[in-house]
Amino acid sequence: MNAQKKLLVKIKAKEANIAVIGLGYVGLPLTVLLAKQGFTVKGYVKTAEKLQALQGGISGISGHDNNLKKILNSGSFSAYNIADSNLADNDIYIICVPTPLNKKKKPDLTSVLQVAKRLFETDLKGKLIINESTVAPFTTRKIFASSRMNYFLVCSPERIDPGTRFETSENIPKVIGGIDSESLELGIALYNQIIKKKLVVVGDIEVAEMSKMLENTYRAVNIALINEFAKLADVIGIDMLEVISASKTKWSFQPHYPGIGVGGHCIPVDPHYLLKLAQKKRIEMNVTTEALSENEKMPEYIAEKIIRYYKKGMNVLVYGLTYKKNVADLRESPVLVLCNLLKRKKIDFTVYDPLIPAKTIQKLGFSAVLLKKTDIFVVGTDHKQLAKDYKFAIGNKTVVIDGRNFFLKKVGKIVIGVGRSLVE
Ligand code: SAJ
Repeated sequence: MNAQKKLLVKIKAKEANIAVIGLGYVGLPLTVLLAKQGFTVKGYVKTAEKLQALQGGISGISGHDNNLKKILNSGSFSAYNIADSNLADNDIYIICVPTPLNKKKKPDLTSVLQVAKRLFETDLKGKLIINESTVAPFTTRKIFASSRMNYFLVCSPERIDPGTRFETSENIPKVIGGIDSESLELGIALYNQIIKKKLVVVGDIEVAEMSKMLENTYRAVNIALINEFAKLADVIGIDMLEVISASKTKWSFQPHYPGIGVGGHCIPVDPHYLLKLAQKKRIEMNVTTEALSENEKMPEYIAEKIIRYYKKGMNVLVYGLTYKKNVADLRESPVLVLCNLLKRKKIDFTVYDPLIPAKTIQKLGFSAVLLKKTDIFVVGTDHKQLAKDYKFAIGNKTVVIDGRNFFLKKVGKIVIGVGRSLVE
């Protein structure tokens, strides 16, 4: 029996030893899914602190500590440093490391390259490498394929959906592409064991990479379009939420919503990976470029609304710092951009976020505060807890700058939203 068939049998018998490299928002939920399905998973991380936390059952990702403790206690999961020699003892390597932007907003593939270097130090004969990290087309092949490949290679871009409708990624359809049919067969066999939804099998690795770029760039562009409409709506006095709810009755209109800006490790990041490839191929992608810039301007647009009402000595409270509601994640958060803008404009303000500890807020250089009545109340993030919390901070004279169009009825003196206002 050849190596591919041997591995296929091990996968189907759930006897394949799986290494998940990178245990963050992507790697940890995937590890839990694999362990729940009966696989033995070794998790590999770069830093001693992360390793110590994981071994102590601390996932660092809201809502995942219990699952982590369960798979640790059941013995189906153990964590190691990526330098550990037992990395070579695995049959499958699933790469879930971050692909962020550097300070110049250029793609930073450092983590992926470090993993590749480490994997090539081991004997990969007959093994399967799966790249889940988000990269531009041809990146997986360029980094992980080699001329005399005696191992298998698949790309299945992550589709985690932090803090919203899917609690775990088993309910999210997964795209998968292989460098050859043998690799693809192995990848399908593995994901069929953990993904409840249909697998979306594509013809090549590059189609899988490009589909991820398209889905997230599509979202960034549509959010930018709505933000642009909201700026016009503000001037002509039309309520954008009412407009969107009318438009979404059309079958071909997918609703997006205006707001303080676009954060997270996906939507404002992934399109830059595509733009770098396009630039190299001398293809202009002006719609994508303009959309990203439109979204990046939104925190300034909100700051201008605050300044219109601000007078020296007023109390300004920014509620919510994270990039999206009900997620304790500050990555690329537009509210951080807003707060730094307010600081530069010498506007005194305090910050409260129910999901972010006061000491973290202070470490960011902002003053954390408990909720109390304020002159200007800024909705930075529309956490569900805001429905209760607002009563402690908004009085009859409070001006509300609603960066997430959270309030559907007027509260305080006036509610100034994004593409809408509530005056009575
Ligand atoms: N946002 C808007 N208006 C919208 C939607 C989002 O301003 O109509 C803002 C959010 O506040 C946030 C940013 O954009 O700051 C990103 O929002 P998101 O809901 O897309 O949040 P993410 O980053 O968690 O996106 C993930 C992505 N998943 C993957 O990349 C695997 C994304 O592709 C999904 O579309 C998204 O979840 C989802 O649908 O919830």
